[in-house]
Amino acid sequence: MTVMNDHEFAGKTVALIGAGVSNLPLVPFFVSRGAAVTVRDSKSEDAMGGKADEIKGYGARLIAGDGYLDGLCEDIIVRSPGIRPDISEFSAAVANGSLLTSEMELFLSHTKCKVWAVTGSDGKSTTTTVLSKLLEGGAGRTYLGGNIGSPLCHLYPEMTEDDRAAVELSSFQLMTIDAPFEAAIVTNVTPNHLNWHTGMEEYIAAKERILRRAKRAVLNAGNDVTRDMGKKCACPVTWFSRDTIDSAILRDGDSAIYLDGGVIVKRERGGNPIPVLALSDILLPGLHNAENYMAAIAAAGDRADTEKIKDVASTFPGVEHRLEFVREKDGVRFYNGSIDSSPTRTDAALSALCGSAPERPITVILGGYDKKIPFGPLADAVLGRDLVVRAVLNGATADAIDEALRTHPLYEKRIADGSFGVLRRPSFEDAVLAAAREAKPGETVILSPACASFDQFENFEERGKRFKEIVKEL
Ligand code: UMA
Repeated sequence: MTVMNDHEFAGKTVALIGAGVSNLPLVPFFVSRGAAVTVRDSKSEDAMGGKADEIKGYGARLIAGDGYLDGLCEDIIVRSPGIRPDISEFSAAVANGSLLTSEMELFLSHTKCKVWAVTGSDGKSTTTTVLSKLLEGGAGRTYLGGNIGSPLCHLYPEMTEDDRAAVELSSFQLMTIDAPFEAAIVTNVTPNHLNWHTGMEEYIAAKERILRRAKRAVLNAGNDVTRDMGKKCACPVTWFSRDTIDSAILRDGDSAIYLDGGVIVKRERGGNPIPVLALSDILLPGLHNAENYMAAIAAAGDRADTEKIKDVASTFPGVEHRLEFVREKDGVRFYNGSIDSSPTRTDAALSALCGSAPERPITVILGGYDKKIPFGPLADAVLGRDLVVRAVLNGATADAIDEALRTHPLYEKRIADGSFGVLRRPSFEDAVLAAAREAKPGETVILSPACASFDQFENFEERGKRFKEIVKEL
């Protein structure tokens, strides 16, 4: 873990490895503190587009393309999260006296504010965002950042002891992090990023680093990996679960937060359950979101009373483009899941909606850019759920999805008994309007395309924003 004083950057040479979201704000940050900055990126200058000129405009040197790590010897080397910390170029530079660090490590070692941290294979962005909302209020400001897409290092000079930050940390970032946190959440750990990590062992070890110096660990009692982490954990643990928690796992100082008859309750070891939040007060659908709330509530601790918790739960529409609640119009609820660019993601979104009470029939808007992936699993996800009553197809993959639905074993039966229908529309706009027209009061419409957006949009964000515009104009 890096500890340097702000003024120590003056006169130093700094290499920013990777000109992405994390490192770009550090170019003016280091230049303005008197450091000589070199940005190194594996992309060619042409491929970097306007970024190359922006970097040079700050007075930094740019080494781009093949051989971008040649002669790496700067005093401070700041790696982007996606680059492994153990590559030979870094090891050689460190052996020669360079300091290897990262944007998040620099932030954590310099900020005066208190930091709450969240990691996990799923649910970390929603949990971190809910946590940041629960931490708001009172003296000082609340910051939200990290892997969620907002770097924080360049902001630490403005932060004070009264401020708080909720940070989402990826396993890539955690590989080299060893920091004190007010509370650290691990939402769950399932196999992920195994093409980057050397294996599951390294992935788990990286995630576990979040607990090293945490004052409180908040862990999922329903996940094998996080349960093992809790057994070894030096600090008190708050376990969360969608099921009742066995008192036997609570050690001295540990506590539990879980679902009991549609209500989230908290319980200290040996104490009685205290109601915290009714499931029906959470706007976000699905039990996994109830778990995200439990984890965030446990981590926020005394900073969030039941009134604030209910206020956040009943108004927070979700992280943009992920099962994001857009509006209710004439009894129909609209959700934006534009980030769902694969059948697996659409399956997860439909599963979340189907797991919510009360049950609402679903119209799903499908189709987009053709990545040539098979749509059999998508047809399973759609036709296998009785609550999915309609699919509206558009985009380059409309034919392929149509074919996968029509050849699915359940298709004939569901068409014959009138429990399912397919609509084809030539454009995205027409598809959204058709979905809105067909859905009845008490139903749900979700954009969960199972495809990327590039056939009709620049990216999934643009597609999601267009969806929201159309829905808001209804
Ligand atoms: N690059 C190199 N050499 C390499 C690899 C990359 O020069 O070997 C260059 C790339 O050309 C690129 C730059 O490095 O121009 C940035 O690469 P990056 O994607 O590693 O980093 P950032 O753009 O700074 O984005 C990172 C996170 N990306 C990754 O961890 C891969 C973002 O998470 C994060 O939002 C951002 O920092 C802010 O903290 C993305 C992500 O997919 C969304 N994260 C994974 C996840 O959530 O599962 C971990």
